[in-house]
Amino acid sequence: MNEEVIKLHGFWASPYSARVAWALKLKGLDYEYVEEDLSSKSQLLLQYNPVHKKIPVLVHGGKPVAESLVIVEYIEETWPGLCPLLPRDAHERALARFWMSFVTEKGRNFFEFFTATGEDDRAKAVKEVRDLLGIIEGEALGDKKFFGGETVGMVDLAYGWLAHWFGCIEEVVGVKVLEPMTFPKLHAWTENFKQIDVIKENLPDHQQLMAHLRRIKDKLTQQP
Ligand SMILES: N[C@@H](CCC(=O)N[C@@H](CS)C(=O)NCC(=O)O)C(=O)O
Repeated sequence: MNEEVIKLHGFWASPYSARVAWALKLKGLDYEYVEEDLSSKSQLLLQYNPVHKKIPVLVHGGKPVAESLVIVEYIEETWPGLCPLLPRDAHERALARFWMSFVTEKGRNFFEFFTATGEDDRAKAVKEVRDLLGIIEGEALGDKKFFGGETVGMVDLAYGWLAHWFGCIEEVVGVKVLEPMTFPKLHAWTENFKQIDVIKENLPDHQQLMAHLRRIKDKLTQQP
């Protein structure tokens, strides 16, 4: 087994896969990408991630690691010198982990924004997402260019889906929340983030992503 071989099992439209691809590319690491068909998962994926059976999975020297943010931390620990993604200071690192865990915890609220159908549910979901964006902008980002300061880091990768996927979700839902007038700092961050070469070159195509999200929304909101 070649100890250096890195493989990423992913899915083109997944923001979780993108986190891992961005981390690998920011660090300048060569890897083999394996696109998974999520309606017919490969035996290897089931073997590598028997608990959740989900992508992304990183396989390094034959050893699998699952869960996007766990993988990104693994990448950081394994190749710390190349484009550091976490701060050196222990307290700042703890804060970075706090905000990464926050976005994971609140994923459900964003999902509800995507799927809510009735007027009341929709209004509630929009309010919750607006409140969360306020917290993310005010408490996590503040006046910084990126979440960790002047350069892109792991927290930016964790929130990266807000910069591309969320805009498509807003279009599908028909409600704009993250706008320059309402969240100027967070909106500026989305632009700064997408200007980074590795990020902008590794985003799913807007039209394809829209079609994909529309299919998911139709499926999720179909009446039985
Ligand atoms: N918490 C996981 C979420 C991964 C996830 O939800 N992956 C989805 C694709 S976006 C998946 O593999 N879905 C297949 C399934 O649920 O069967 C992570 O951060 O890696």
